[in-house]
Amino acid sequence: MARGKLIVFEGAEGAGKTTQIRILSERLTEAAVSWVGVREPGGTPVGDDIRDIVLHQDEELTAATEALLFMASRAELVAREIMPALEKRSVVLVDRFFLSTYAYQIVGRGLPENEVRAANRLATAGLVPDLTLLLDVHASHGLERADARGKRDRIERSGDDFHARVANAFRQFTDPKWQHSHPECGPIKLIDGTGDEATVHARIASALASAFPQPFGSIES
Ligand code: T5A
Repeated sequence: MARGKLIVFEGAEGAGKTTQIRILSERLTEAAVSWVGVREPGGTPVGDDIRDIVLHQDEELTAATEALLFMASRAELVAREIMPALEKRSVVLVDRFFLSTYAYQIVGRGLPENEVRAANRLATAGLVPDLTLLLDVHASHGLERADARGKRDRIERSGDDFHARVANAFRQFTDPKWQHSHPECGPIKLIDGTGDEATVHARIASALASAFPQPFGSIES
């Protein structure tokens, strides 16, 4: 039986993922398309507790602990929310998924790639996104946007070099050679995240309608 579409939004801090998911979900509702929105880390009772530990507590965490906490949150979210929604043929919009682990924990923190990918396979049970929309804004611009909202969380406080490595990693993920050697990621489409919210939404709607005329053709303005 066909399942729903799994659409992932990725990008550096303050790239506009949450804003764009909100706008897209409003358009899907207007078009009577069934959708579910989730974010990482979080989205389940255990995941919300993990979110509090990794983002809002001041304890030092080793890079491995941090990575495994993200994986644990992901395993809960995939099993309890994402898979059931896909089986009901809903569109599932995910605010960050394992590409964030690849950018922040493998490239940003320097953890070994093969071990992290193996842990991720366990967490996702091999689930591959139908499309990842990678919102591209300059790292410092995204942090400025996020700063305008208030105090930095534990990961946002990781320093300019860390955030520059993360932003460069995200760009590297759009290289077809990189994608070919990482089939678990599915297709990744770079979206210019600059400009006002409506301009960025129009780019996203166009990318989705061209990749999947059903069910996204009806939301392209
Ligand atoms: N993480 C996550 C890992 O290290 N490993 C992992 O495996 C995973 C899954 C999550 C943190 O965890 C890390 C990455 C993160 O550091 P979070 O709070 O969920 O923490 O962080 P983000 O996902 O980065 O959320 P942000 O809210 O910071 O970024 P968004 O969602 O990309 O941006 P958004 O939409 O909230 O917008 C930020 C601000 O900019 C404005 C908004 O109004 C808002 O104030 N804005 C715009 N302003 C002008 N023009 C536009 N086009 C705008 N779009 C949005």
